[in-house]
Amino acid sequence: MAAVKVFCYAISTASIRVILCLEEVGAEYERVNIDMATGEHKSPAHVAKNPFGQVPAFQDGDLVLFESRAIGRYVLRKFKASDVDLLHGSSLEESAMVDVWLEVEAQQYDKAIFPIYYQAMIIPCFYGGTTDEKVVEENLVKLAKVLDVYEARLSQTKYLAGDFFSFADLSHYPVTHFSITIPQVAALFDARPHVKAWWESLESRPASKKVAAKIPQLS
Ligand code: GS8
Repeated sequence: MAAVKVFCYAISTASIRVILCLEEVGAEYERVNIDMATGEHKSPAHVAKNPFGQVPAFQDGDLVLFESRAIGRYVLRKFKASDVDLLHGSSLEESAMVDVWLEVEAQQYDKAIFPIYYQAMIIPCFYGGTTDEKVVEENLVKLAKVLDVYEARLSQTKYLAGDFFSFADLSHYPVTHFSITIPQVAALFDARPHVKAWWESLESRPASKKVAAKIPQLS
């Protein structure tokens, strides 16, 4: 069986989400680098795979997908094993909780933390520009409120969807991997012991360590 292909860029958080899913399930895959620095993500060949001209894209035979969370679900379903089902598809209730916290990740967490990451790291390190501190400050306030909800949740269950690691937790890894190096973000985590312990448990997973070793540092 030909390996699936991920069209990705090393510091793209959405690309890292897909790679992490593949590593968690131990699937064979091929990484195809799309050089965002030269605009390759806007090339006709890539736009044919992702019509928004973004990374990642994904190919399994004739099937071509985009949107990292949808790709992640496909990977986790396709390579699901009895001991690795990060969607908890065999339980209606557990899979519903995974869906709830995946939505929270996409609609609340990412919407607050991504602008901080973009302003504090991508703009200065990738584009050589100046951080808009107002955007950072506004989103730190939003992130603090989101993390208050997480702290309450994680004081009841070990992981977000329950006492089991799931795609909902995994999906937080990429942007947090970078953003935790921003002192104001680290301070928000440090002030919430359950959130901090949860993050440490995500970071210490073998798949996370393997993926992190290949992510270039942004500085
Ligand atoms: C977001 C992809 C995205 O923003 C997903 O796959 O989850 N909702 C989509 N990709 C960024 C790189 S960060 O991962 C990207 O390709 N940006 C270039 C652009 O928008 O032109």
